[in-house]
Amino acid sequence: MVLATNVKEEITNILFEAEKERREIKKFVDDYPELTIDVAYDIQEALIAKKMAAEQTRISGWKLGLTSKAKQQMMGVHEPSYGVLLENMALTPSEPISMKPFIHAKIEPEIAFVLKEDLTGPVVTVADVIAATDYVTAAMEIIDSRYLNFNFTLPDVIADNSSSSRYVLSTERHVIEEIDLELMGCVFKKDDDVLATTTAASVMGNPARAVAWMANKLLARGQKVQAGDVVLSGALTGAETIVAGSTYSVSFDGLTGFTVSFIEEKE
Ligand code: OOG
Ligand code: MG
Repeated sequence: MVLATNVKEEITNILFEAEKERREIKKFVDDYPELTIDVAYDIQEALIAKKMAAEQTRISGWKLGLTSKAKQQMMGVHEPSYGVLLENMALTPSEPISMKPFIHAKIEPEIAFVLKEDLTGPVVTVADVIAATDYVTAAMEIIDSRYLNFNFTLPDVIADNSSSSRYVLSTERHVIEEIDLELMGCVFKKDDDVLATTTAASVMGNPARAVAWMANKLLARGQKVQAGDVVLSGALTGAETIVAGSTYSVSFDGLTGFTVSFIEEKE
């Protein structure tokens, strides 16, 4: 069975309102088993169009999700997904972040690629991604699934724009050729506690491979990663539930790290 157009619209609206009202919702696949991966990306596109119109913002890039074993095991979903980043999702490291917009946000350490050329294919390789990269930078993503307890299947999370909420990039840019995309060490901390340590290879063996994977998926849908786009290649470690009053930091071998802090804001 094919998911009816009015059901696609209904799911799009429910996801849009859930974010706006900071309300958790039940995942959709239980009621709509015909929600396939392809249909889920159609819903994601409709949701992004709706957000851009309502919030007067534009696409700034893309995000990958579930590209590391740590994340796949944590979420029980064993394939990557992608989503869209919008300009109004970008935050700066120096400003304390208010918890106000979030339902139950988590934070993740990531490696961001910023492109200087489009990724056109027909088949995009790791070498193509490296050649098209303007610079790489340390990043953290704030995810905030609209689903109850982050409980979802792959099509659910895709429809929900892969749980995206906000992202923070370091202000320091690094030349990709100077970085070891496998061995680069990563330390993720909450206040003074080390939450996890790993290397860049935890993202699909090489985070540039994650970018290539997504570029090929986008080409199949008639879209492409473009010059100027930011691409978050996916969390290297498990995500950490954000606690107001805490700070989180990421540091990488050879990439300048940074810290973000969160504040509770009373209504
Ligand atoms: C899905 C999004 C995962 C990542 O970096 O792996 C993600 C989720 O876990 O809610 O952004
Ligand atoms: Mg992420």
